[in-house]
Amino acid sequence: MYSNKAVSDWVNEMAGLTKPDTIVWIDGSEEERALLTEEAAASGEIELLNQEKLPGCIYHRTAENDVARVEHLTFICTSKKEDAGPTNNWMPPEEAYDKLGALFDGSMTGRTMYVVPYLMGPAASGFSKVGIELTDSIYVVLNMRIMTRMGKVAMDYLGGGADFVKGLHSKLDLNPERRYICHFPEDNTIWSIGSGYGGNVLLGKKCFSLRIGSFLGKTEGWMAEHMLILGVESPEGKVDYLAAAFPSACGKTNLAMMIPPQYARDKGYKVWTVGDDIAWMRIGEDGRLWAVNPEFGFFGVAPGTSMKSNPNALLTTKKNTIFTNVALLEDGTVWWEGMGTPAPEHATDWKGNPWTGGVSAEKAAHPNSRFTAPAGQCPCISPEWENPNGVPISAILFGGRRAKVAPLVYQSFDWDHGVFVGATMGSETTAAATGQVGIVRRDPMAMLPFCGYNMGDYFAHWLDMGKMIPNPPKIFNVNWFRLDGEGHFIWPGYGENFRVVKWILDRCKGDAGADESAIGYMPKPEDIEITGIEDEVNLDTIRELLSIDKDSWAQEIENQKEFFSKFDRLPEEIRAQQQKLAARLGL
Ligand code: OXD
Ligand code: MN
Repeated sequence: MYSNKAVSDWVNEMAGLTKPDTIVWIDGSEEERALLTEEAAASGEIELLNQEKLPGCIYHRTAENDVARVEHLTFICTSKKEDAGPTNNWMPPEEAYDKLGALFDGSMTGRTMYVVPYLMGPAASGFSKVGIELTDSIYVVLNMRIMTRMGKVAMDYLGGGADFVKGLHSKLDLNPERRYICHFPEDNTIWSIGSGYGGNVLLGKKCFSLRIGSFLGKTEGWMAEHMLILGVESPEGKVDYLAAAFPSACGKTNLAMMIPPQYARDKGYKVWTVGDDIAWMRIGEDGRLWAVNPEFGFFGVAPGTSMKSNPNALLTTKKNTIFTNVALLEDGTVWWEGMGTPAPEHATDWKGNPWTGGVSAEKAAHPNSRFTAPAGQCPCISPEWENPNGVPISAILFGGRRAKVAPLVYQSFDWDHGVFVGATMGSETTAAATGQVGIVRRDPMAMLPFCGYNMGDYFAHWLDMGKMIPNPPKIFNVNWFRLDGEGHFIWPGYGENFRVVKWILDRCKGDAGADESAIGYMPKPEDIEITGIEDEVNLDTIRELLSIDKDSWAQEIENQKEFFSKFDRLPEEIRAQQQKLAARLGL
């Protein structure tokens, strides 16, 4: 069907290894989707949902042991261990090819191998890159169809070229003892075996767009980041864009699809979503940093998504969506905890068991259950989201969940200081997750599990980019999660975060003042708009949210030092920034 020798040679080689009964080349057409859906429904791999209430939607359950990304089974296989760095698992490439090769040998016998060409980035963009995933899972093909621009469009982009990321995936027997996600950045190759869970098997996402992508970015002079991208339109119709990185469980998808508060809507402000998870950023001809969302869909966590927390996400999932590991209702629709509708009396839980709720009941939906939905269906999708040039980024936001140390918002003094702020990002565990409160999990730039090379070199790349971008974005840190003495959130969060975003973008335009503090530039309390939330927040509340507690910062710096002590290639500038911070704090 396609004529590209580099591709067919490699497909033949991989078919020789995995020995499928048949090979099917994916074209991305509607007829193909219908056929694959029918086949997967007949085999029980998926179930069709109620096609009147949820047109085009299907349901899938993963194996019970296969519900999340497996960081301990994820490897960066560079020839030299130091190039993978202290924060990645490493395996020598020969060992990984041998070990996984033995598992892949014959793994597709009795199965079909699907050849899935896909494009990360818009079809008309010079920023975009091609991947080909070979998989024995129809579920993977149907997901890739939503998450990427899949099929003919990708082969047309590749033309006769050989520059594509080679991905091989087999479910094998879904045995966690035989599960590995290996990346070979020096070979543009990803091998994933033994899993059927999204983050491990939709190879365009974390594996290509972040791990291989970050490596390519370092080599080619651009940035692959774990960031949402959003635009804020002013009443005059001008749109400013920002990119933001948060560790998981910090409301990233909610921020990406935020609805501005009433006061701002009344004035004519709008928020547009460009991407919810990944940004590929390059220096534009105008000297600014321009970002593209390489993905085509959202792979979002379902629990907690409601008409209150994120109406735009929920509305995106009303058609053409794949639901994984949520609860199934008797009328062929879906439910999850935190959906904002009462728990059903009867449901089938994510394991396929009858569920009737009750106090001691396990969750009906797995906490990491997901929706895979086309980005184009999002009510607030930006008109620019497929712009081949991307969108110009005015601000970069870093954030985490910090009870005390980080204020609501501060701006770094300059790019290098901003890199230090990103490098020291972290989030605190909550009691519910681990039984421990206040343990900081460091997650620089939210890239700890996704950086495809030595993270010290990654910081150096950030510092180098700062020297190369003539007009770089300004860098900020936000924290929606400050707690008061009784453990209650002080800031209302969700759509109200717009008030902070507004100050940030005004700062970028030179329209907002700031006070200089030891940690960065901070808003004057009266610069955070509180119209409409005066019942909850007054100027004293904002003062509290912006306060800096010296003892907490002293502890924070010690904790950062401990984290950095394992880095073999920490740039001197990062250490210098830390010393300057300590000096400014009088420590
Ligand atoms: C995701 C993640 O699924 O970051 O996006 O884990
Ligand atoms: Mn993510």
